[in-house]
Amino acid sequence: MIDKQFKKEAFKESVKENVKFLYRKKLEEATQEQIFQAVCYTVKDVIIDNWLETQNAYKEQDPKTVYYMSMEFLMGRALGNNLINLTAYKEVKEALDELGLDLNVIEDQEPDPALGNGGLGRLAACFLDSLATLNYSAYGCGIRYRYGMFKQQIKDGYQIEVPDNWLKNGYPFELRRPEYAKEVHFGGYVDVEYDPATGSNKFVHKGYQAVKAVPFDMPIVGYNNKIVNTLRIWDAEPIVDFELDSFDKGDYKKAVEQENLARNIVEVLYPNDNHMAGKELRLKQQYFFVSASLQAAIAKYKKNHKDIMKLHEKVTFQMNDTHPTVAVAELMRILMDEEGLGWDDAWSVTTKCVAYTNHTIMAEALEKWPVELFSRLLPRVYQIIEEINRRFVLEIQEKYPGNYDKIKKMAILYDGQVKMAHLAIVAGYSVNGVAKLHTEILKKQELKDFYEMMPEKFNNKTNGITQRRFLLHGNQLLADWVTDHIGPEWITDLSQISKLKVYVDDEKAQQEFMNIKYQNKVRLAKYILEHNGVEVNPRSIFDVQVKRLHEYKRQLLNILHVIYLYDQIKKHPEMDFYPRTFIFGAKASAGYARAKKIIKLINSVADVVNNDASIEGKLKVVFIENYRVSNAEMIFAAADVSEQISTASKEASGTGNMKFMLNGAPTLGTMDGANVEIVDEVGKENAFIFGLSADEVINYENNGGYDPRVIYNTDDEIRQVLTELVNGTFSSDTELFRDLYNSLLNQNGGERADQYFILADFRSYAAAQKKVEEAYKDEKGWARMAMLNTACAGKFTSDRTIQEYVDDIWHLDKVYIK
Ligand code: F55
Repeated sequence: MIDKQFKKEAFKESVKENVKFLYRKKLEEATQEQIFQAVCYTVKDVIIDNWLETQNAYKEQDPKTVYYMSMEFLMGRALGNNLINLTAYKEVKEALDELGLDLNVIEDQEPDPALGNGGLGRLAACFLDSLATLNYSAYGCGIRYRYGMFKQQIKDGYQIEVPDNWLKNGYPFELRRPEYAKEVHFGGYVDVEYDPATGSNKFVHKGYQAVKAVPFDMPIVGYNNKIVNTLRIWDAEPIVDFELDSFDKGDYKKAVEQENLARNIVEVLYPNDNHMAGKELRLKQQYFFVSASLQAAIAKYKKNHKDIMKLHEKVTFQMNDTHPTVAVAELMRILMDEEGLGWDDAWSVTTKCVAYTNHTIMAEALEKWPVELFSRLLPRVYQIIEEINRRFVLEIQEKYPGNYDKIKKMAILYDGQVKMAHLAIVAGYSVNGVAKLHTEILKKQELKDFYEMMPEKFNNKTNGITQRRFLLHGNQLLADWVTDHIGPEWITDLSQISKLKVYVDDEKAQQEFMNIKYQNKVRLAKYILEHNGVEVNPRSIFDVQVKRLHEYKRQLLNILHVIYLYDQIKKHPEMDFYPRTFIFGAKASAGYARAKKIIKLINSVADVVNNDASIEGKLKVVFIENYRVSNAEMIFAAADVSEQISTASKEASGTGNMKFMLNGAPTLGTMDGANVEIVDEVGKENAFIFGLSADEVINYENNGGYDPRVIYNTDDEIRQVLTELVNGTFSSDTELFRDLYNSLLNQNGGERADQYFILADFRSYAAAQKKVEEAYKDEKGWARMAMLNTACAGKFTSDRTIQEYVDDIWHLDKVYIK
């Protein structure tokens, strides 16, 4: 499909016109940023037509729609992706060439819209891509943060957080929709009033502060199918503009408060992943976008449907973790207070409309709000939660008479807290985990009581990733090679990629495959030289761990092993050692001191190792600054080894693991999250698996019996590695890494010594690493293994995941555009 506008000549003309129109300049005078904007406007022009067509088709065909509610959408850059999905990338690249312009340089002008932390936010973005590509009607609902994820700078080895003003030049792909603005209310109190119309009491929310929620829409372009869905992110504005005559009216204070409330709500994304901050502003953000999104969805439904009792036939709300779970009570409020339903009818509709995805079992990530805070900020919503809780507790009592332990463990309100996961499970018609192992742990451990009481709600949806961004766009050399060998069907049907299996023993194919890997490594090496000033050898093994920095992900295990290798090379300079480049990329939450210390340690080790001439460049360590979606695409393409080394049971799924696999990097990992399913697909002989199992970890956690000091005392080499943390090897300040050292050996408050079992897994990790080295030396064997990883990645497309959500949970209808 080549649209009119993407005929080269017309495209070139349009870009020139846009430069003139937007900047009163000729092309030759425009900056790259201005050209980027002009190109985007040309592309947007095409998208807008398809967007209108799609929305018209939806109006006519009236399909059921999913509203994917998420605090985070980690979209990454749009221009390249939109061109890919419009199947216009190559034409546009050529057209720009003819204008003397480089599409790569133009793409690099775009800021990453980084409205998310990590896996959860990126999953939401992949899902939107798949929903549009599979012809389903879907909205993403979220927040238009002024500042998304911070930019990370590394100064003197430390992480510095720099605000990311992604909107400063204007974002070309968004559309402000003031006509769909909604009001959201905070604070105040609830009055009970007699309603003569119904002869019963009604609840009236009074004395609140109001904020105007204004939607901005971003187009989500499906692949080659003319579908354009919408990501709707809400901005906040004060209701009454701050006017001077407010002085006279005496509501100056109120005007200032409303102005501040509006400004603060959407100011910034909380940069915590897998950790709940418990801040009032966070709850405000949650209610703000949930209320606005529900109001919009119901208003849209009511345009063409009379019976609100049938809402669930046309609408479903998927809650991305508990962050939007206030939706349960807000939907009840709207149905009762605004649509006039009674409790039972409202509950019947609500419990057919909302579904919940769990992304973690980490205790510190579970959302619990103090009742005091919740009821003060959202008095009417809180009242409804109390009633949901009261009725649910009665159900528990009926099912388990006299068992107060059940109430204690399952109630929504307990110990002065509102437990959002409990609310989501009680109201949701579906509760899903994000990988098989994770769902089993939910059923058998974390949510055991709920599973016993309502087993029919629980199901698994193993995560996936979009091959359009992470292969077709991110690794164009490999994408072309794949298409040359098996045709282009893999782009929308990744199961086809298994057809590559016939080539894994073909020497020519092996050479071509590894040559592409080499070229991608050269590209990354160039980036590293430009950004880090470190020269790395593209013939060395590129061993990569990129993901958020968290103790459970065990970047510390990785860097301790690097120290161990360094010691080995120093001690036995003659020893056979295949050159290795350890590449890290990770942002630490701003308030997470230990995570930041691990970043400092990685950089300190890098300083020593990279500058030690005696090891002859055998070992290099690189910390890539500001890891984000745009550089991730290039990193996955260049990786030889995929480090997925979380403590078993802690990583719900992981999705980076799938991106590496698709790009031909075998997994070095624990039997955790989706690694288990990766091994199922590719075979354990094509992965490097090590470490405690999830059962073993959970058993230690429940029954004790793990003492890292036994290992410390009996393993000289491990002891040596730990000693180097505090003896001046990597910092003249011997106290700098003391906390990391202590965390591995001493218990600290409620925290066990080495709570993530780093020493327990160290030896088996080192052994697996040794196997990686041996395997890499066998060139053909490695090529075969790498190709098999790509060939077996078919299951891990988000298209498969979305189809499962549709079949088992959402039951959406397909829509086709003429
Ligand atoms: C963000 C904020 C809070 Cl309060 C809690 C968690 C997060 C967050 O970012 N979580 C997150 O990214 N979880 C990840 O979700 C992925 C998608 O399901 C999983 O693959 C990954 O295992 C999980 O850690």
